[in-house]
Amino acid sequence: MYREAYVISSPLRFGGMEKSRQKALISILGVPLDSTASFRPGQRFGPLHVRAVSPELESNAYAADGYLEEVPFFDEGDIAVSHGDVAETLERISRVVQELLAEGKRIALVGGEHTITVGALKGAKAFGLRPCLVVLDAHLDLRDDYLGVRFGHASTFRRALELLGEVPIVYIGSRAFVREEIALAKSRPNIMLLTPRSIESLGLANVIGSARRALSECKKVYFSIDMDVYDPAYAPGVGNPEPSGLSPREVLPLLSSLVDERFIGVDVVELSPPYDAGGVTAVLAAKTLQEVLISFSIKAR
Ligand SMILES: [Mn+2]
Repeated sequence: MYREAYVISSPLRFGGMEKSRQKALISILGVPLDSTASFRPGQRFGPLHVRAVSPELESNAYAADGYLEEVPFFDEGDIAVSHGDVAETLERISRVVQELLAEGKRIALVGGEHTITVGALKGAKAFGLRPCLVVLDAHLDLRDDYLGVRFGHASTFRRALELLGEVPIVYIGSRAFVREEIALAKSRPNIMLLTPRSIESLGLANVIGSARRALSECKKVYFSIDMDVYDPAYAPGVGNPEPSGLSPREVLPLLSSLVDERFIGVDVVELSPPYDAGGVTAVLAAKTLQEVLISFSIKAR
């Protein structure tokens, strides 16, 4: 098994819970990568901090009616990141994800920078899936390259489009882009943009309805959650903070409504603990992942 060579078990476990690997429907994997961080690095410490704070949260979900101890998940540990070799790291993520999907598991990646999503999607494709994407992110990450780097955190969904083709992509909370990115997004009928301003004008329930309709034909759905989707007031510890973001009271109900039995995986990325004043972003990242895990396990019953 590739996993046995490239996943390093962690002494800390998500939620502080020892769970059965065999019974698990969801595998948690840390991916401590920050090789392409352009502004505020430190995402490599994300998995450690999420695991350290997660046992201190109460185990209930905010918007779903369930508890973490009822969720069949297993914390596999961290992918061995090849620091400085992004292509090799993405290959390792891809191979491990493909193996876990073949075992019948869903995956939950804890980043790490946003580039890791490309590895997860490569693994899903190698397993034969072309999931629809729900992307919670301040940014579009649609640049062809950023300062010459093509496999980096600013190009995640440009690479995803090349990999998966024209699958439906629903962006939620996006508010920061260059002209090239917004022009690309608006020219593609498969891309839907639900901005903070659309939540303000339409209301959260209508935005959830629009996202649901966009996903109605999808067989499988993958969620990618960049912590910078939240306003920096709630999540200061991120690589590229951007004002005017969403609140936890918007994001958590959104996730618990959109995650259903078609869920194949999620990543929670871009937490940068060195910039996390008071450690609140790590707590919110743990809560966000907890909400997704509980919401899936309720709908999968
Ligand atoms: Mn991003």
